[in-house]
Amino acid sequence: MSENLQKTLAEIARIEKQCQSLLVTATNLQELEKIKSDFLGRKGAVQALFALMGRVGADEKPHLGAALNRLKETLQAEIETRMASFQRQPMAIDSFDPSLPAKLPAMGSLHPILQVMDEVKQIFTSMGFRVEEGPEIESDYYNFEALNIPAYHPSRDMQDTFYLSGQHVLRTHTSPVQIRTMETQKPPVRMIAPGRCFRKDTPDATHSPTFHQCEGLCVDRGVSFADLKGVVQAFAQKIFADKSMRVRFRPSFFPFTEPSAEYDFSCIFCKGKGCRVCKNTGWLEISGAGMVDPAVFGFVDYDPEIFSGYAFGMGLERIAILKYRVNDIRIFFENDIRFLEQF
Ligand code: 2NM
Repeated sequence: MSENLQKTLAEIARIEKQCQSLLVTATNLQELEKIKSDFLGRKGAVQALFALMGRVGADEKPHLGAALNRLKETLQAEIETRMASFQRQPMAIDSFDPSLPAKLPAMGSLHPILQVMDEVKQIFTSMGFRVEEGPEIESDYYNFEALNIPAYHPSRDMQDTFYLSGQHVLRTHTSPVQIRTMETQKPPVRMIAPGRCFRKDTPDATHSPTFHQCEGLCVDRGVSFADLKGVVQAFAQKIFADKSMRVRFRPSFFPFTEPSAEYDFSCIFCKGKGCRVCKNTGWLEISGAGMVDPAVFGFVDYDPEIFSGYAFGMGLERIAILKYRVNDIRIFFENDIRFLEQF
């Protein structure tokens, strides 16, 4: 074997080793592309070796040619294999950076109305009220009849109530829960009924056909309107975390209470001084309340000569709108993640 052939074969072995060690340490596809062009490209190391064919005699050319072809094929295969491994796993072990902050799992949260409901429950249970529940599909009897709501009352109209087949409606308030509770429990009764209600309203900034109420009831011997005022005032101060919060009652009418009142809280925005939100009155309308009408006691077999009671209602969306400074009730029902994520 000629000295030139020996030298060229040694060079082939050296190039093969060099390429292989570069392949082992390569960390990404770009580096591999560079190795490929450095070794197998038109101006690469392997092509340069082919130019050395002229250094050996005609009898040794087949030997050298075969060695060069073997080198080319070996490197081609090894580069391809290494490239494929990167394409399969773009997050190769050596490119994993353990110092990066972890990806946090998406976390849900309670809907703002449910958060308000939980707070309302907490406040009333701390004052000795129990939380009661009832069905959202109610009979005409529990939703209207037993609440002393007469047949001609506008709330019974098809325009205002969702009627189901038969004698059933989607409850228009949670008052039926008070009736169900009084049917099954003897006084003293102190309970609240938080829950979803339905009215056939056209949606606007202050109306939604689905909404939430929390109503309350206290029946015992000697329960007075003064007790009602004390409980509503304590609630107002707790829910808005403001000891200076005041409450006012204005005479009103409901079929199920007598006397009846609507109640207002002092404006949380101007502290009662008068502003745009309270239309310079210093008061925000909340809801209604009153002393349970003896006619209602008649339906549940409570003796109005022995027992008296107060009842009150409130819209949870109304409370949430004030608490969270929201200007449109519909946003609570749109399920827009950009809104919900803020709670
Ligand atoms: C209100 C306003 C006034 C009320 C009355 C009763 C019952 F069943 F005891 F008679 N439950 N809820 C009531 C009274 C509800 O909501 C605006």
